[in-house]
Amino acid sequence: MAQDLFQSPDYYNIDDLLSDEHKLVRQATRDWVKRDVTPIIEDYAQRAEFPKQLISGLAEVGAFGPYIPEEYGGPGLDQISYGLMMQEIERGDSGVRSTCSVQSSLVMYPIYAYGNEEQRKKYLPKLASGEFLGSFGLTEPNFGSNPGGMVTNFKDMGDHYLLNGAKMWISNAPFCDVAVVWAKNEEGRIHGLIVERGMEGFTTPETHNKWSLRASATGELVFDNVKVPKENLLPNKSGLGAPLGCLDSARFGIAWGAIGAAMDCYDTALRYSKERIQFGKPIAGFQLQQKKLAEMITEITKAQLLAWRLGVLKNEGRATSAQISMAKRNNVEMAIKIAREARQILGGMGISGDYSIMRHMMNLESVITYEGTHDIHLLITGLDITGENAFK
Ligand code: TGC
Ligand code: FAD
Repeated sequence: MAQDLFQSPDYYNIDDLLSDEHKLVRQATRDWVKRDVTPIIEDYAQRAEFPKQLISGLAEVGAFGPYIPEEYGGPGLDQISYGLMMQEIERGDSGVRSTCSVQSSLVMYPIYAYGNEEQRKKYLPKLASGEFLGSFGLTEPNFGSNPGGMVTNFKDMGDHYLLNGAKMWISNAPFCDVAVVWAKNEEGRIHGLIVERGMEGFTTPETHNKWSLRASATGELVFDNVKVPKENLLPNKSGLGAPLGCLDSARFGIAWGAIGAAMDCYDTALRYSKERIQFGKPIAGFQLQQKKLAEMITEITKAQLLAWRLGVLKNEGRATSAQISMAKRNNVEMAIKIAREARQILGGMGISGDYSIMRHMMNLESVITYEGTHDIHLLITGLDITGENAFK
C-alpha cells in the first residue's frame, strides 16, 4: 500500500489569493485523495480497471458538479473551488479527475445550461450524488478534432427520435447510466440528446489496450436505431457551440488538474533527490538535478498563477474560450515535461509503480490529446490573436 507523503508547493504564497472556503474545499479533497485514492490507484492502473468504489467519495467531497446550485444537488461553489478540487484529484490520478470532468462539465453542465427544468430535476441530483454516472459523446471514428463533421444523426419519427451512429474514445462509456450525445437532425443541425442505458439498440463496448489513463474506463457509444423519447432532447442550445461550450468548462478544470499531476511529480522528485546518495552526497546537491527541480517549481508557479487568474475571470463571467485554451495547453505541457524530468531524477526507480511519476506521465499523454489536442489549442490562440483561421 503506497504511503502518501505529498507536500503541496506554494512558492509565491498563492494561498494568500484564496478564500477560507477555497482552502477548506482543497483540504477536504486533499485529505480524501490521501486516504482513499493514493493507497489503491496504482493497483487499479496496473490492472486497467476503474475503481468504482471511489464514486461515493467523489460525490461526498462535492466533485460531481461543484458549481451546480444546491437546488439541483450540487454544492454551489465557485470556479476556483472547482479548479482546486480538480487539482487535488488529478494529484491522485488523471483518470479519476477525468471521471469528475465528464460528470461535472460534460454531463451536468449541459443538462443545467441547455436543459429544461424537468430534465434538471430528473438528472442533476442523481448525477451529483453519484447514483448516476454520465458520459459525453462528441468524438467519432472519423471526426475527432473536427467534430462539426459528425455523422451520428437522429430522425423525427413523430412520437420519438430515432438515433443512429457511433462515438468512440468515450470516458466512462462502459458503465455510464446516461450519455449526453451530440447528433445531427435531418437539417444537419447539432443537438444534444440524453440517452439512457437500457434503451434498445444502445451499447457501450469497452476500449482495451490503453497505455494511458488505465484507471479510467474508455469505450464506444453505439446507436443502432435507438428510440429516444422526445423529452430527452436538450432544448435550450443547438449547433456546434453547444458541445464546445461544455468543453470550455472541462478544459478549465484540466488546466487546474494538470497542476496537481505536476506537483505530485515535483514533490516526489524533490524528496527522492534529498534521500538518494550517489558519489557520497544526495543527488539534490548536483547542479544538473537542481536545474531540473528549479525549473519545475518555476513552471508550476507560473501555471498556478495562470489558473488562478483564469478562475477569477471565470467567476466574473469574463473568461474567453481562447483564454481557457491557452491555460489548458500551457498547463498540460508544463505537467508532461515535469513528469518526464522527474522520472529521470528517480533513475531506474522512476519507471517503477512504487512511485506515481510514470503513471502521471502516461496519463498526461491522453490529457494533452483529449479536450482538444495541443496543436488545436495553439491554433485557437493563433486565430484569436491574428484573426486568421488556420484550421481549414
Ligand atoms: P467554429 O466554426 O470555429 O465554431 C462553431 C461554433 O461554435 C462556437 N465556438 C464555441 N462556443 C463555445 N465555446 C468554444 N470553445 C467555442 N469554439 C467555437 C463558434 O462561435 C461557432 O458558433 P456559431 O454560433 O457561429 O455557429 O468550428 P470549427 O468547426 O471550425 O471547429 C473549431 C475547433 C477546431 C476549435 C473545435 O471544433 C475544437 O475545439 N475541436 C477540438 C475537439 C475537441 O476538443 N473534442 C473534445 C471531445 S470531448 C473530450 O475529449 C472529453 S475528454 C474527457 C475526460 O476528461 O476524460
Ligand atoms: P485527430 O483529430 O485525427 O488528430 C490527429 C492529429 O492531427 C493531432 O495531432 C491533431 O492535433 C492534428 N490535427 C487535426 N486537425 C488539425 C489541423 N486543422 N491543423 C493542424 N493539425 C491538426 N471524446 C469525447 O467525445 N468524449 C470523451 O469522453 C472522450 N474521452 C477521451 C478519453 C481518452 C483516453 C482519449 C485518448 C480521448 C478521448 N476523447 C473523448 C477523444 C478526444 O477528444 C480526441 O481524441 C481528440 O479530440 C483528438 O481527436 P482524434 O483522436 O480523432 O485526433
